[in-house]
Amino acid sequence: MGKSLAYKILENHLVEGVLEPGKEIGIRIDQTLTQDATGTMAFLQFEAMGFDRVKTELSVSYVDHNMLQSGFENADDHRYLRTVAFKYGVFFSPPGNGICHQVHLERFGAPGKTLLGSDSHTPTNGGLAMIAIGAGGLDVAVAMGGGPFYMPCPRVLGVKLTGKLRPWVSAKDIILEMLRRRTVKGGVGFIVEYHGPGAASLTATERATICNMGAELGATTSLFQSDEMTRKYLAAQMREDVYVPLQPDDDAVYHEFVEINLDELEPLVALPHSPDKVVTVGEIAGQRLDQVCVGSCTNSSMRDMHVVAGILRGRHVSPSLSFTVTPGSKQVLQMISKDGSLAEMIAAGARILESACGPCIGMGQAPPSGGHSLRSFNRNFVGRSGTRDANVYLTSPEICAISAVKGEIYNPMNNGERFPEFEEPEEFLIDDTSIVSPANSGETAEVEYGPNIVKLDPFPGMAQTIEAEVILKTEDNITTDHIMPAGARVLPYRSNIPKISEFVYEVVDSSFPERAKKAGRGIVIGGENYGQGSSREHAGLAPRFLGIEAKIVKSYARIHRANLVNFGILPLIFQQTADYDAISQGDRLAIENAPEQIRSGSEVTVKNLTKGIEFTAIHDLSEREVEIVIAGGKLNFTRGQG
Ligand code: MIC
Ligand code: SF4
Repeated sequence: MGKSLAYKILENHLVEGVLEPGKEIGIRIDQTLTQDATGTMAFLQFEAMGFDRVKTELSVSYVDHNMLQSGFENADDHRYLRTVAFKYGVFFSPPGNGICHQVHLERFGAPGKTLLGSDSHTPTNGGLAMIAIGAGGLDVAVAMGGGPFYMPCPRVLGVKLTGKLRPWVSAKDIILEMLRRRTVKGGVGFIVEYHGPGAASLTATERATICNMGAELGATTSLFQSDEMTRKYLAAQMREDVYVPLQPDDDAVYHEFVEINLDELEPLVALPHSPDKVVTVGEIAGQRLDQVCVGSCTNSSMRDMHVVAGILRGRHVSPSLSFTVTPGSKQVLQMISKDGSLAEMIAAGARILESACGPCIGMGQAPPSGGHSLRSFNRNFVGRSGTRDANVYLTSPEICAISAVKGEIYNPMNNGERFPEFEEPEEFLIDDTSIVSPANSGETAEVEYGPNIVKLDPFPGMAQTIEAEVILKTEDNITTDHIMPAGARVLPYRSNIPKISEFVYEVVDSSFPERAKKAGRGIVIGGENYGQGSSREHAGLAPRFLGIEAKIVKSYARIHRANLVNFGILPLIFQQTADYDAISQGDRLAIENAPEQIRSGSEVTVKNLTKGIEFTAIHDLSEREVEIVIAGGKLNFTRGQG
């Protein structure tokens, strides 16, 4: 039986378990990536675990999220990250050098390797045939220390691409089509493997766009084969030495299978407020716009910048809107400033932002009240832009550019609009001077902490009986942006849990933190795909700080579930919708002999003391995870083992 490429790479890295879908496996991690918003916690945890140096082949710490320095907090975090990276053997990519996933693709990604990153869009590097997985900071800290990464063995979804993209239709439309067909839950438990003649025709950065947004499908990761396109890209980055050809077997077995004919694809757009509310651009054409933003880790490559500049050439964006452009890296910015594309965009009225996440994570550029914003990004959850009642649409950079000119969402197909030609450069401008190399082992180095870095006391282990009030009952598809909002106001407190916990669930119910603190202990109830979106472990850590001991939901998103385990919150699952329906916010629930119940099987009896009823919930924790939750989280567990 033929093997998928995903399973070949996993097999090469397997240190525990067998490749049977659903069973827990442990894999060796070759490279890690952290970014500042999750990295400060990851490095504090790395230090707390007492490692003396990273044990991976390569670890890189990026600063790209918390860029506004309106107070000392972010600047202090940047300094901490620089000094801690230097001390422990980690390369440091400073603010201004670019978005972690884009820079990693350019300068570090390598076919056939594993990459674990404390950011949910780490799969971007699947565009270079890596198994690149997003995880909570604590899991990345353990991997930096040389520990395996554990996860349920994913199934593989084969996506065969045939045909060829037409002008105005791009890689972004392939992933939007996947989201249209399979929704934000459609990739949960899968690695998505793209293959076929259509896949072979895509460049490395186009592949990266598709793998990037596989995070929105809920997939564990996505990848393409390593072939001539990969070799060309790596050679142009002066890194041909890391190239190895890799592909699935011709008769590879996929657990599920999808086929997309690229000839038939149309330009697509995701409507507010979910990346899977996908319609054709034609269906929404005419929608007036207040803002258009090009950039983010999904669409900020040379190709994307060139296409935008080409469309804007000799034109000006509509005066009724604000148009921002964020080149993905220093490399891209340097190249477009040399070849004149940057000047063309500036002349067309673009507001050029520094190479970072920027508006994608609400770091500035919040749209006006009730405004309509068209973005080349990957997420459009309520409130994420910084404006609670804004409407954010997601599309390709080319549709962004032409719509910015027209002042409304515009469908260029069959309208005689010229599409600019673009050829991938044979050589990129290589300048790694901004990247700081770590200290040699043995060299002494001081780590500098600022006053915003608040170290936490360990959490207690699981109580014998979890008896607590339902502090909140939520609906389906709750995102980590609901649980732990980001944006310029909140992000500076990523290394200050007491402070950031004041914002938990702000978008859903701003009284949550106060009510949780008052109750002292709490339980949260949720629906399907609970915790989709970001890898931010703060969505587990801050509720735990507020006293949340268990969650019972219909289903979990992978990274959030892992983060709950890591911080000692018991993640239970409803067996029947009727049990979810029977619980009201404010009910008092009891799980008696909790440690014993979860050790002895997957069924857990939950008593509703308020209503005088009981039901059976289940857990899908591995034996290792059971012990982690009982210990009160992974830090306690790791210390206990040491
Ligand atoms: C995001 O896109 O939501 C983020 C911000 O990059 C997060 C990480 C974070 O919250 O720091 C992610 O995707 O994991
Ligand atoms: Fe940054 Fe946005 Fe990408 Fe997250 S999705 S890494 S915030 S650019």
